[in-house]
Amino acid sequence: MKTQVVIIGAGPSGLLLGQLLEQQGINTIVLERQTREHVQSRIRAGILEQGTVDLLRQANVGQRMDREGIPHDGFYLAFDNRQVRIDLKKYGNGKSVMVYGQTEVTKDLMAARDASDATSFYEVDDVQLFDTKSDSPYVTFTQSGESMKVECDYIAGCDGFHGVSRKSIPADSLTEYERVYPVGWLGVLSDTPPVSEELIYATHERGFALCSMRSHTRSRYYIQVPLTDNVEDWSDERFWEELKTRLPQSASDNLVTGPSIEKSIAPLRSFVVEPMQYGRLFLVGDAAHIVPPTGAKGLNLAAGDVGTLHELMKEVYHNGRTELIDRYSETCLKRVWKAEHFSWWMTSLLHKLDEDAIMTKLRQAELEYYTSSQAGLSVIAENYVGLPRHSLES
Ligand code: RFL
Ligand code: PHB
Repeated sequence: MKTQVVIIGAGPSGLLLGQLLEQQGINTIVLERQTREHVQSRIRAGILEQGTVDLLRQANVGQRMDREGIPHDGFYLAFDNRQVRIDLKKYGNGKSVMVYGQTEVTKDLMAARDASDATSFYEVDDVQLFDTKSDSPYVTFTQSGESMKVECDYIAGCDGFHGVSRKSIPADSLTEYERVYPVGWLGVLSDTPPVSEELIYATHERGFALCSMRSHTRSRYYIQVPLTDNVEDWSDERFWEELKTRLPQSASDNLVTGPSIEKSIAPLRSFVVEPMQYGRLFLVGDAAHIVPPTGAKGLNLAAGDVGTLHELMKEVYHNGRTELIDRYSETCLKRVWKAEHFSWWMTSLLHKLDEDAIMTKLRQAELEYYTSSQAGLSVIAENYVGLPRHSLES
């Protein structure tokens, strides 16, 4: 088989890139290890930045998002038994965010790919990348025991943190930066009305809590737990009690509880690999960087990489500007590091991470300062709504 771009991974990065490239007449083949159903059932991100919303519309997959997504112009930071509203529109240069789950984004992208004649292989095994430094790379894989080979011009490694793409680059050509936090997020999904119309990020002496949502009838809640905890340690009753304890009373009084329909623990990690490319292989999204979820940046950073790579491919295929290719990593990393910083900062501000008494006091002072100063509110809002993508030419 032959194609122009092989895309490894059918998460949001791979599917969105595929959609944007196919729209430009650039042929792609998507290779995914899991079944479609598995990919569609993963409960992950919930918040889309304006830039991500715009890119989904550009890819012509924004119709259901525009009907069912919920625009949010603000969120709350809760501490000391009170809530401070961060006015995103006012302090974030007029921008806001959209509540629309990654699960729904993935479904919309899969439906769009199915409606086109683009090729995808699900349930593939043993994906291997060859000759990525040459002008004619290729990828091999197996499906139902049958071996296959795809020749291509470029490979997009959209296969997440545990994928094969990054691992196929010689270790001495990469630098990895990593911090693993000593806590995880226990997340619960429930068919109950959200406790608040806008998200609440709460910090309490017992740790962090987040009230989010997927719709007006479906809530998503998280609490910080020690990394050593297992999901089995947390009955629904215990989860709701702990969540209530960590929220200000104004919120906990309104909390409607119910049976969980999903419950999982996600570790918190900051990770960046440099550079994000090796010859004709490009690392995109979680394959290249991970953020702790506190700033809601993971999916949005992935979309940023996709936007940049698709612009670059357009220049290559439509204008013959192959020299721009080397700019991918440098262009993406500028934005990636700023989002890494914001995610780390929000995490440090709101979580209790092995701290001593003075750190607790300093963290409280920082929170008081940022939420009472115009400059502080602007820092939070500008970063939360998302920083602009850097241009390929600069
Ligand atoms: P994905 O979604 O991990 O997709 C990678 C795909 O590649 C496949 N794959 C392979 N396929 C073929 N061969 C192999 N060898 C393969 N190895 C892997 C995998 O099966 C998978 O289908 O990466 P992608 O596309 O880069 O997307 C990134 C996002 O999923 C991620 O950044 C976000 O979910 C992070 N995130 C959030 N991001 C936000 O922007 N806003 C949020 O509110 C937000 N909340 C979250 C989050 C992530 C969370 N978890 C569980 C980590 C909340 C949570 C709890
Ligand atoms: C979510 O709704 O899953 C969510 C929202 C905001 C975050 C992280 C996760 O910062």
